[in-house]
Amino acid sequence: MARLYEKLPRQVYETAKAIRDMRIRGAGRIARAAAAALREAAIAYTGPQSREDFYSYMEAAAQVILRTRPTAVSLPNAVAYVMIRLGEAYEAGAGVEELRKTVVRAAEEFIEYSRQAVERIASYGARLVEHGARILTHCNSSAAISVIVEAHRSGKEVVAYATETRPKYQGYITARKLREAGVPVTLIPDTAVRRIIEDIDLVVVGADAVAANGALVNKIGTSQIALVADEAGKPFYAAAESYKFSPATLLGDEVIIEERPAGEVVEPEKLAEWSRVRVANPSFDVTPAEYITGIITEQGIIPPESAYLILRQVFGRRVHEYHRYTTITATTILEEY
Ligand code: RUB
Repeated sequence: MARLYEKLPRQVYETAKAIRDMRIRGAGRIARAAAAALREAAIAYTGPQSREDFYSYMEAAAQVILRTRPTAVSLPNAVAYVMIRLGEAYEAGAGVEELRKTVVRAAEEFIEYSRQAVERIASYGARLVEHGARILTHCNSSAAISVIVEAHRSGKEVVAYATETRPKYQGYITARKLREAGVPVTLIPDTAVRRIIEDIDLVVVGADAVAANGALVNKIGTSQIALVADEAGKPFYAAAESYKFSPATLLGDEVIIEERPAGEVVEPEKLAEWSRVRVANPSFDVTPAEYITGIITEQGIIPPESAYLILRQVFGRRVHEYHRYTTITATTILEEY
């Protein structure tokens, strides 16, 4: 395997590093970047014209991409989407050229599906939004933003509230994106959610993973917002493409919550001053299904309890194969390349 890692093209490592360092971030983008990196790896293959070598080379590329961030299930799902199709072509006896084409085709299919899924979510989600609605969102989710922007585009005169989203301030990106799209937006500290909830009509957030029991895994702080929305009687929606549903949870696994470096919470150059304090930086949290009004998917808006049905429908008999790729991300995060 070590020999194979050396042969992988630079793009594969660059994508992996960009995901790990969060220059590529947000579950949907991560998934599309993963599929694109596998496509690039297939195109760049110059090794021996042996099916076995090509297959092992693609497995090595998949491993590098997977061992970056553990929570967004869209990453292993995107990799599995491509690799399962490669595996089937391999089993059917395809030669190197055919295998290469299979990877390219599957990666492009996934990327196209993902783009269309976000558009459909925008259109379904916008129907939930009433004229003049005040919508709160958290972190930076392209799916959630697409709902707000589509509601605005259809003339509903919505206004948005975006949380800053400490410690990485992804809410700044959201506020800018909404502003650029023409949506009036108010940026608030994460701690202000309970104070402003009475001014809000609905909450729309994204998803890194949806479990079989309908629980939502999303940016840290999401579950607090859901609790506040519940207390105030405000609807709370998650926007999630079906490849953000976690097949591993069908088999009883829990979603791994990424713990990020302390230097994101306190100033990295002052870490020494904090050496006697343990700094925790969990990047995601879990919102139980009972706090979720609905999940906006590209297949329609579902109650969270129907997550199981989406999982059965999307992953069906391939659930064990998908599960294999989820376990790789979960077990070992690649430290250095
Ligand atoms: C991003 C985050 C987003 C989801 C959905 O976390 O929690 O809400 O990934 O995003 P991070 P999208 O910044 O740590 O990656 O809808 O764009 O897929």
